[in-house]
Amino acid sequence: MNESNSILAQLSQPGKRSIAVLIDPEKCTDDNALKSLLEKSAFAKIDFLFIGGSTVTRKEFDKAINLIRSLTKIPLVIFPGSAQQISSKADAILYLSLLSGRNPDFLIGHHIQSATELYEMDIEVIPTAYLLIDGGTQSSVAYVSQTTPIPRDQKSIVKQTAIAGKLMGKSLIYLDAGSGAKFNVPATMIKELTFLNVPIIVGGGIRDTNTIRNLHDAGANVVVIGNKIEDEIDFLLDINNYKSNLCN
Ligand code: 1GP
Repeated sequence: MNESNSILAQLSQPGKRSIAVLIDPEKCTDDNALKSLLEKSAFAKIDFLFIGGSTVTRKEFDKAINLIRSLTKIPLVIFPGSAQQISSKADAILYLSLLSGRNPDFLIGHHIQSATELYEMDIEVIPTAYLLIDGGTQSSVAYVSQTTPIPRDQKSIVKQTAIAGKLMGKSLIYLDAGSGAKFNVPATMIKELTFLNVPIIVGGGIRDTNTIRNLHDAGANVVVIGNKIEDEIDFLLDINNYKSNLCN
């Protein structure tokens, strides 16, 4: 793979305001609905598709990834909920370390389980510092990982954790308020991490283009949307308008 074409290079491009649509294979059992989602995502100039979920089985995951791969050219990135969620059909995998938590399974355990298979696969592996931030509801990631998110007013803990992630060699920081969060990660929190010069992905509870704009303005490289598009697929039209008014 050419370094400049890598997914990491694409999502690190300075000033590029990327948007990712998160597809949870557990929820997309209707092939026609998935097809329509992919068509509308291409129309809206979505930059990345993320695929994964906290409780997805390998069977659901493989079925969805095969179908997505056959239907779209949008770069496909695994956002894994467990060691079961790996596939050479994706372009890249976010190799998540849940640094906000203290559960060894999510810091190193799942990695060891999948390491040999992943090492032999032709897939870009992106070491990612994954931080859960309290979003006002108990997220499925917090429940499944049995970890406590960082309180949203504890900016210094977020900062220290992100610095530790960089020092550990992570290439990305993913700040997640959790799927269906009541409150998204505050833009000010993103702004305070830009000094690290590590690309930032933000997700959880983002439901309107003003919030997307604020997060991009604050320095987020990629904004991830899941639930809002599952609930209202035409939100992709709003995203299309937003993207069309950007200069990149
Ligand atoms: C969750 O960041 C994602 O990990 C997306 O969250 O489903 O709330 O958009 P939503």
